[in-house]
Amino acid sequence: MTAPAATALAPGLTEELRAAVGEAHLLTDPSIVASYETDWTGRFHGRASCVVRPADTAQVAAVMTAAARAKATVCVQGGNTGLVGGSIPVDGAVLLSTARLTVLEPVEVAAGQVTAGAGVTLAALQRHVRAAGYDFGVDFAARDSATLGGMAATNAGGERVLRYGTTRAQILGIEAVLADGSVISRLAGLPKDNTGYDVASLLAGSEGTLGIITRLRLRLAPLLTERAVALVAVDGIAGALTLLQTARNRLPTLEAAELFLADGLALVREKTGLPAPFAAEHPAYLVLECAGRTDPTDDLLAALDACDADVLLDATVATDTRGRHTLWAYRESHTEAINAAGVPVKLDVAVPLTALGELVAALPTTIAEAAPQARLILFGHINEGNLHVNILNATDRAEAVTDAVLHLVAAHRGSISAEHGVGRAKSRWLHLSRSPQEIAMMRAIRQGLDPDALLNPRVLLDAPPPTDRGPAGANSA
Ligand code: FAD
Ligand code: 2HG
Ligand code: ZN
Repeated sequence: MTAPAATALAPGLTEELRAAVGEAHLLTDPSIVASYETDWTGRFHGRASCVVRPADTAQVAAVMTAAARAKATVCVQGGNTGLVGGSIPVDGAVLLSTARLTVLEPVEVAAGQVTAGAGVTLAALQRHVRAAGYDFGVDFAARDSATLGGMAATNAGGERVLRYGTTRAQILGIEAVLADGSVISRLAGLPKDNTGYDVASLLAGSEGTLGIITRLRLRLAPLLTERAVALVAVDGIAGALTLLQTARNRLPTLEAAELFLADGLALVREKTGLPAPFAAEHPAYLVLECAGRTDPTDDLLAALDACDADVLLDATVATDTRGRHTLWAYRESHTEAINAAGVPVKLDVAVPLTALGELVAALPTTIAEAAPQARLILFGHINEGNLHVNILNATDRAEAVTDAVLHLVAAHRGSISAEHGVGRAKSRWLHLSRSPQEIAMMRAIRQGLDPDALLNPRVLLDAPPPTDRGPAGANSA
């Protein structure tokens, strides 16, 4: 489907945007703007009239004030690693890039907190706080590009939710620019502050529909340098859940429990050249990581020993940095390996652990009925019942396959979005996970803060009418 033609900026707006961010940071050359118009997966495309790259909160506020006056829509983009089309501009919107909001203040050691700009990448934050003897509670494979603003806006999860919770749980304060250009700023980082609505929590997970996050006050985690990682083979979901329960009960140092299956391993090995982890192939695999101030290896080995031989089919443990990274690579390379095989339809769902086995068993048939040529790769964060349902060879059946999978998930009391957000890809299925009353409440909040729906149009709430051709605006390839 061809993306809609860019609409021209309202008269005078160009001048105001130039005045707000400076000549060098108003980008209008189509060949440069184009690099902001396609998402990480290559599935979603859109059109921006221009790109603005503000340097600080005041410049973001000046951009929004000008846009609000002209009633121009604004799409927000951080690292553009989001997987639901939310960072892609639609209908000639102004694309606001947070790439220059990169101020990292010194770590406040007494409180174990830091204030950081929304455009700081996760990896840059990790380097900064680790140098001060701290760590950050959220981590995932897109760390080199994903920004703190994008993580907050999507309430990103990742590999350590088991121990530290999602991004929302790390946020102690927020600064943001609202649709009318006004600024809210609460960065004192008080862990106790019960004075009405929790604005920071509300903005976390709002996917850029309530405000543009410019700075964050973050809770830090202890820097745990003693680590051990196990890659364990199991017979399937039942075995994986038994092993998870043992690991959780016996290992207070458990930080991650990640799942992948035989098909995913084969694809990862094909695309990365990694060797087979075990002599035999197995149906399913878990990566377990323990971290502490003292070496957790013996505890991890003892927990694995405690598992029955019919549950734990094989295992390998690494304690040195290189070995640990290799074991993680089997899991973390899934997203890139899938993209190297084609443009996927990506669904990110969660069900109660008691329903996980049934869901995994039902998915192949459900998907084959909707998209007969589809190739399914499943993996995810098992402790949260969070499955990444990646479907290759199905972009021409994206609507049908999404509909089928999300209804199946809803029938298992699950969520249509565990951690990636709703974006533009899944807004028309929001009702499967939220009641009419909840959706009305969300709409009322949005309407109150952004009555003209200028910020991130069609993300999360503004579902277009159903079509046969995938999410409109952010078009299916
Ligand atoms: P973008 O993609 O630029 O934007 C995402 C959304 O946030 C958009 O709606 C955008 O408009 C909005 N937004 C961005 N910045 C702001 C801001 N400052 N203020 C308001 N709104 C804003 N996600 C997980 O949760 N867990 C994972 O384990 C995980 N692993 C990944 C691995 C890979 C290889 C890749 C490619 C992606 C992965 N993701 C994961 C998805 C993605 O990285 C996260 O959603 C991340 O939080 C997005 O950050 P970003 O800066 O790239 O945001
Ligand atoms: C992960 O857990 C990310 O690796 C990406 O959330 C998931 O590629 C995906 O579907
Ligand atoms: Zn994930």
